[in-house]
Amino acid sequence: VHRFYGTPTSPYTRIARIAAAEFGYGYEFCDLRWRVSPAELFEINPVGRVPLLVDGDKRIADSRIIWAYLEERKGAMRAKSLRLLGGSHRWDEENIVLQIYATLDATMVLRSMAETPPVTDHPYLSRSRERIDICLAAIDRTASRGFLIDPDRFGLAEAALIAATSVLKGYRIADIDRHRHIGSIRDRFTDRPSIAATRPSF
Ligand SMILES: N[C@@H](CCC(=O)N[C@@H](CS)C(=O)NCC(=O)O)C(=O)O
Repeated sequence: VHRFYGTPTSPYTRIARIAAAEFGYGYEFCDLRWRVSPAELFEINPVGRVPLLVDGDKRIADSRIIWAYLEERKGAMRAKSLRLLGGSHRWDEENIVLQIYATLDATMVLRSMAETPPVTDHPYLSRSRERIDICLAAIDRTASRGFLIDPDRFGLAEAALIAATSVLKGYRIADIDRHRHIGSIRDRFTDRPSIAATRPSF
């Protein structure tokens, strides 16, 4: 039995939940918001972040590590269209996933600095905005070949891209519609069960 600690709108939590759906695992979802119960979160995960997966006596934190853990876990199933992490595509995928996570991390910086008392003028704020714009442009250039890693399969890169861009749209942090190649990858997987089942509302 898996238990997932996470926040419903957290893109990192969503990536981990997509992995659970893709590898055929059910779980109990425990809503844990760091703004609401920060002490409880630090208690279960010293890093103080969600998602956290509890599997028997194991605690696995961090969306990318949860993806790798579920992929390797005995009993994992998958559709043929699901791309695994390893293989000749790995280093290309690592670069793209890094750009997507950098976009997400910069989004979290912007969101945190907007909280009361808001920080409106700080060099790291402008750097984070710049990082989002430059990474999105780079990801869109990659996507202009019609796919991120390969044409027919879905994997961590697509899951992370969809989770990240939903949040950017939901919080109106970036104009995703300007990046039409990213848009066509989002459209391609919109009905995939793991994506449809984890779609957040903002
Ligand atoms: N690298 C982590 C990032 C997780 C993360 O930043 N989660 C946010 C929720 S959206 C969080 O818990 N933030 C609280 C904090 O940074 O203190 C992952 O991929 O899971």
